Amino acid sequence: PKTIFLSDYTPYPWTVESVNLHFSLDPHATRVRSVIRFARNPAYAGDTPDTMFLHGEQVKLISAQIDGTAVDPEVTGEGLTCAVPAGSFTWEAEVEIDPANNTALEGLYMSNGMYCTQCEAEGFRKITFYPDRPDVMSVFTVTIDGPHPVLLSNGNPVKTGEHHAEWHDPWPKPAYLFALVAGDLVAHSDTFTTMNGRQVDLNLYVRPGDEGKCAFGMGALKASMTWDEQVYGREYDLDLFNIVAVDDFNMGAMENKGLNIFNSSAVLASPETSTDMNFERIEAIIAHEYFHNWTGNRITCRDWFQLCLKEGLTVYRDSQFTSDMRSAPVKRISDVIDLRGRQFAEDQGPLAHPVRPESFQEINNFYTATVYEKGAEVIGMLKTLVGEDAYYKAVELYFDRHDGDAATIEDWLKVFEDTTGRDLTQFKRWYSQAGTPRLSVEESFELDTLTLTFTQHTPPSAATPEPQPLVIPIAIGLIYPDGREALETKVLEMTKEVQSFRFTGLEDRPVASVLRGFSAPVVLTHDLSDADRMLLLSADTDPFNRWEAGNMLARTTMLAMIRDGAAPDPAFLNAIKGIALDESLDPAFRALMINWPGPAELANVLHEAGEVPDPEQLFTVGEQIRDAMAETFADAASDLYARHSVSGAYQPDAAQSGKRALSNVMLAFISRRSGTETAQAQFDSADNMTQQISALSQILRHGEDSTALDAFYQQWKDDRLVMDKWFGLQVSCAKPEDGADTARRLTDHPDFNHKNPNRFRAVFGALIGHHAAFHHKSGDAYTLLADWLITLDPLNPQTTARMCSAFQTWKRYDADRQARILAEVERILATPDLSRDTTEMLTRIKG
Ligand code: DPP
Ligand code: ZN
Repeated sequence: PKTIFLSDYTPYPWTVESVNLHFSLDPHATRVRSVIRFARNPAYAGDTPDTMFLHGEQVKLISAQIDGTAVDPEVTGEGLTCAVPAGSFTWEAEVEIDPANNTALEGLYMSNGMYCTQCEAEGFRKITFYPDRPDVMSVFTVTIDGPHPVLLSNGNPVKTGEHHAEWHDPWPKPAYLFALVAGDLVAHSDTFTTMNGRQVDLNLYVRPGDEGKCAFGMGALKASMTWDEQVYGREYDLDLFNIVAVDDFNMGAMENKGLNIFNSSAVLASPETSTDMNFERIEAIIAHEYFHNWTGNRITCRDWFQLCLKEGLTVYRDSQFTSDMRSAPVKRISDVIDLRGRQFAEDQGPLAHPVRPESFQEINNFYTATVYEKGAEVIGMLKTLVGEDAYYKAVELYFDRHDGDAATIEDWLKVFEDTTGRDLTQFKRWYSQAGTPRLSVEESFELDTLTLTFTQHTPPSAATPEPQPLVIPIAIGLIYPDGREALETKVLEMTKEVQSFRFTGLEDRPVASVLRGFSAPVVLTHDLSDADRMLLLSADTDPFNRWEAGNMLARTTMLAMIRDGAAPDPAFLNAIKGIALDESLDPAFRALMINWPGPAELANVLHEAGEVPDPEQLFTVGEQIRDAMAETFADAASDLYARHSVSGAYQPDAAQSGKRALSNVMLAFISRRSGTETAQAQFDSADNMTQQISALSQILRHGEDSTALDAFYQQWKDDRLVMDKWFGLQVSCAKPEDGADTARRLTDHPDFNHKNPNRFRAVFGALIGHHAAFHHKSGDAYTLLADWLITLDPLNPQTTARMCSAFQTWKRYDADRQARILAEVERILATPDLSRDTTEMLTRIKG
């Protein structure tokens, strides 16, 4: 496979003035006619070539003309090359494609009889021949003929009707934002009036039967539209905004201009079928895709190396939205747990790459936690450094200056430099260096002065052999031993490898609360005593660091159990209990406080310390902790459970879902100590999925028979999204030694379908997420996963490659497990005709 480098970027020699597409839909022989107007690109240095290259894959060329004269281009598996005239010209072509056999779900494909597209990153080239690169932007007009009542494309409708429709999108866009949908769909409709009085029709198109799952998504869309006007001054720019739900989709959702296409799991919601977590995720994804209209569509990326320009910024924006809609501290804590779980694992292993990668073979492999979530952290740091007002001023300039552009990270940083006068040269290293920085702090106190000395170090990686010091915003506060705040949050700006900061005029030696709000995505080493952490746990004014103090104590406790077989400290367990019982605190925050570090996090911590994690032992220690917690809460769990049970109509809002989160932690403690009677009662009376599935998971973990599981199946066997939960839960709740067998048995179930990414991920995502089962010493899970990756790769390389990251942590484990994983990786790599996607991933993982 060919490696593509950022440094090789050159503009395309032509601009595309207009694109006309006509689709005649047919499952196996869809015809696409294109009329594309090309002109010389003034930004192209040098003479315009006399041959043009157009991308095209799996498209059969029927005919081609330039300026009305037939031409005979040279066609390869990647595209075509054709002689072209010197000035402007019109390219016309007709091609044939086979959507029904498109199992890769890229380009035009079929899902349950409906036609649907996914073009990001490079799917448009599977629809027709085109310069399929994001810096080629054009105005699209699309006509569709097909045997369907609903025929959709981007922009505004020119003609709509059964079997024939015409669409025009006035906003120039790259081909990756093209979309087409055709099917027997029903719309849930609403309207929105923008801040300047534009009437926008909103539709959420779903399969008949799913009408009852649209209201929440529509509400989230309207809330997002309002929020983007109020917070960023961004207004919607078409007469219509359509969302379509599709069952077969590789990702969460896609921000196609005016026609967002969503994985049905990321938009369909009802209280009976969706959990509180589903609702929150759906709200965030709808916001994310909507926010892309400005950060991604109006201003897009010059090339795919700049992916974080739209994704990091848009994730940052959707996290701001969720913080505003729900609880900001809870959102921040949840995001950091997720960052440490997924992004840190990536950044500290063989797949480490900078937020802006400098080379790739398959761009689909770079839709990563690093590009998205670390990319968002970088935006957050920039905002922390320049301050709130300066941030919005710079972003305003970005929108003014680059509207209609295919932009770069340099463009993004320049608006901050121009508005603040700062030099961001050093800050830019956050975009170019891979690896998680390690930050340590030493304290000294004399008379009335505390000195904090920070040291930063980023471990070298294949992607960044010689990391340089970064600009690190370190938010800190100081707390006196009696709990008073000695210093409110202040942001220190660290730029050197070693740097000291002094705080004078102190009455007493305070405890430093460092990296408040997790102000930088680093691993912090701060040798606080347990007593100091207990103080922060009870008195820190920063909710994130309050949680973090508990998290660090929990980590210390579990590490002592692992290393020395120590028993958990009752004082700490009681402190956690005290917080859980503190009715002045948000129940959602309390639920997070009771959350202990998981096995994957502990495995990473041990690996960092030069130790080899034993998955069985990590599992056992996790069980011991839960037993100890259940004992500690013995006299409180039932009361807390009852007190936070929600009465009245279900609402997926922060207040109710926080209560359910807390009460369901209590249900887990109760079930562990006293069996499944309470869980069974909750299961039987549940009128919403959160309560039903929380109860079911306790019954599966602590019960004896499968009556409830079977009842759940009978109740929900016709609901695809709920059945995904049914599949996943059985794997998650399996005993470690049964995990692989459970997954294998489920793949034999008649409702298992590996071609559906949601169902495949339900089983295998759950297996990978069950640390002790996936890493069971038999190696069965490794083999099972590898078998299925080999099966899936020829059908759906993108989802296969994504799942390969399960193997990225292989070097953490003992020699036997390493050998077993490596053998599976080699076995997959030896498969004939393995995709470029999977080949690249596994080759990098092998290191
Ligand atoms: N651009 C999509 C998203 O992140 C992914 N294809 O929203
Ligand atoms: Zn996105």
